[in-house]
Order: sequence, then structure tokens, then C-alpha cells
Amino acid sequence: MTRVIFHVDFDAFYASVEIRSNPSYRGMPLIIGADPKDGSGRGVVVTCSYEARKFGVRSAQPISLAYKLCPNAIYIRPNFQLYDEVSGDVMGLLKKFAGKFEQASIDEAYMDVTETCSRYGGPVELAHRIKSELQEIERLTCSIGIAPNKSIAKIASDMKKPDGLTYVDVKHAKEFLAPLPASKISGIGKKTEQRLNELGIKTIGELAVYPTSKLYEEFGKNAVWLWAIANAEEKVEIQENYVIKSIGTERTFEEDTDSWEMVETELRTLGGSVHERLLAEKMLFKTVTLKIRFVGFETYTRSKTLRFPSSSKECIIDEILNLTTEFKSHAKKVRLIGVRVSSLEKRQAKRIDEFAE
Ligand code: DCP
Ligand code: MG
Ligand code: MG
Repeated sequence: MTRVIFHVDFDAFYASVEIRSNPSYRGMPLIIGADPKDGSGRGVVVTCSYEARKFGVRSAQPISLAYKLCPNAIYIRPNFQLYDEVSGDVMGLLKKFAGKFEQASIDEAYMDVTETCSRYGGPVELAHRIKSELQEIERLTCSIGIAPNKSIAKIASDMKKPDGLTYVDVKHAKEFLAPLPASKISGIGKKTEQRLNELGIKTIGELAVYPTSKLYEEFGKNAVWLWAIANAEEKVEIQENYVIKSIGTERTFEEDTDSWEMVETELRTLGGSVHERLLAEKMLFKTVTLKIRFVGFETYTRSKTLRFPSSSKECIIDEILNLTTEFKSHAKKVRLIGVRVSSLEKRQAKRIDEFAE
């Protein structure tokens, strides 16, 4: 049976997360990485916004080179803990659309949606639904490749970045692959590319028709997967590997507010949506965390850990509201609030859980 596989990869992930917390960076060349120290800095570019890429800046370049290419960019140090947390949130959001879900890196995932996509009107409709949900809830964009297998989906997601969507129908899979350079195949690095070139193989199409016995002589066992990928015959399953560490969500107010009534209403909504996901995942939590940011980027987090795991919505909301008490006398207006539950554990099917609703 033909499968429907998605590969989702977020656009300029770390940079987009930073822009989300600081909208004044939007539209600017933004470089995440080492301190450039006016050109004398050591270390590398971790990633950069698409605006910075126009100047030739790329991941893994020395920061001194980035500074030559784009001295006027905004340079910031990475905040890995934040990216990890956001990664968990977006993966949790993606997972619920998939039959099988495999996180492949901090910002990418494979999804088998063969069974689920018809609920949304088909593969392309589901991709749009995912994109709009990510925009609405997480304010992030991603690129999606849809294909009959993982290797083609991965290549497809990279075709139209940023905010791309590329659908490769099973009937056109070989045609799609044929003109692409062999190096587009994930797993073909510089060395393999060089050896393929020496055999006169530049494109995936040339690789597909290369005599298999000669390919085997050259690459041994690796010839098998090379041939399968090039011929759109790769059938590797999605490996379910996703472990949820926390469930959270946050909101920036349209306008900064000093109305605690409004803050409270919003916290109840956020708490409700966190609770919904907790139930969907059949999880219990022990820790509740409030995040609050005031005007001027002054940000605080406060946590409460329960003695026993719980799945109660009231408990989330009560604890969150308690945690806001100390901030009520704060002179500044509130810009952002967030609710997160962590120390998660799987709910046991047969155990009577007196703390559950
Ligand atoms: N990353 C890293 N080192 C690299 C490349 C990337 O630490 N050499 C980090 C920063 C990226 C994140 O991993 O934001 C995801 O990597 P991607 O390759 O998906 O790159 P981006 O998401 O930044 O950009 P793109 O829009 O090209 O996917
Ligand atoms: Mg990415
Ligand atoms: Mg990636």
C-alpha cells in the first residue's frame, strides 16, 4: 500500500524562536552564535534568519566571516534551553496529527499520516492545517515535504524553504528525483558524492540506472539503500521515539496589560488547553510552572511541585493563580504569560487515581 509520509522542518528554527520572543527583530538579519567582537570573535554561526542568508551567512561558518559578510546584523548568543522547550511544544502539536511520529532532530520530524490525512480532506489539506495551527498557537513557520517514503519527504521539505510545501505523488516520485544532484540524498556526504562523481554519477536519475552489480562493488551493503532511495523504493518505517518532557503554551498580549482580571482569564484558557493535551497524552503531571514577562523583557518563572502526580484541571489552574500572587504588586504592565506542566508520567490504565477528575 502506498504510504503518505510527511517530513516537517522548521524555518531558521533558533532564529525564529528568538524573533517570536522579540518581534522587533522581525525582518532583520539576525545571527545566533558566538559573540563577533567587532570581527575578532571566535566560534561559529549556529543559525541565522533568512534575511541574514541573503548576505551569504550560513550555519557553521566562523562568526568572523559572518561579521565580514553582514556587520550590521543583530548578533545574539543561543539560549538552548528555550529552543528545547519550544521544540517539545511544537513536536507535541505535530504528533497528534500522525499515526506514527518520529522526531528526527530538534526541529524536524517524520509523520506517517496514511491513516489520518483523510480526516482533514487529504495530504495537502492536512499540511495546510498543520501550518495554520503552528502559526496560530506557536507563531512559527515550517516547511513540509509530502511523499510516499521518508527519503523523498526529507528532500521535498527542503525544496521551497521557508514556509514551503512540496507534494510528491507516488506516480511522479522517480521523475521528481531524477534531475536532483545525488548529494540531496540525506546520508550522502562530501566523500560519497566525490566517489559517485568519479563513477560519472551526478544526479539521482543517473544513480537509479547505474548497474547494481557495479554499485555493489563500489559501496558494498550501502549500495542497497542508495539504489532503493534513487529508485523511490525505500520503505523504511517511521520509528516512534517521541518522549514528552513537558506540555506548555504561552501568550503575548496584543497590548501590554495591568488588568489582573484579564491575566487571570487568559491563564484559565491556557491552563485548559494544557490540560486538554495532558489528557490526550494520557499523562499525569507533578510540576506546574508559571512564566510571566513584564514590559522591558523582565521575565520570571515560578514553579510548584505537588507531592503526588495529578491530572486535574482545577489543580493546574489553582496552582497557576497562586503563583501569580507575588507579582500583583509589580509596577509594570504584563506582556506575556505561560503555563507549563512537567515531571510527567504515563497514567496507569488500571490504577485508581484519586487525583484525576
Ligand atoms: N543547528 C546547529 N548546528 C548546525 C545547524 C543547525 O546547531 N550546523 C541548529 C540551529 C538550527 C536548528 O539546529 O536553528 C535546526 O537546524 P536546521 O538545519 O533545520 O536549520 P534551521 O532550522 O536554522 O534553518 P532551515 O530553515 O534551513 O531549516
Ligand atoms: Mg530547520
Ligand atoms: Mg532541521
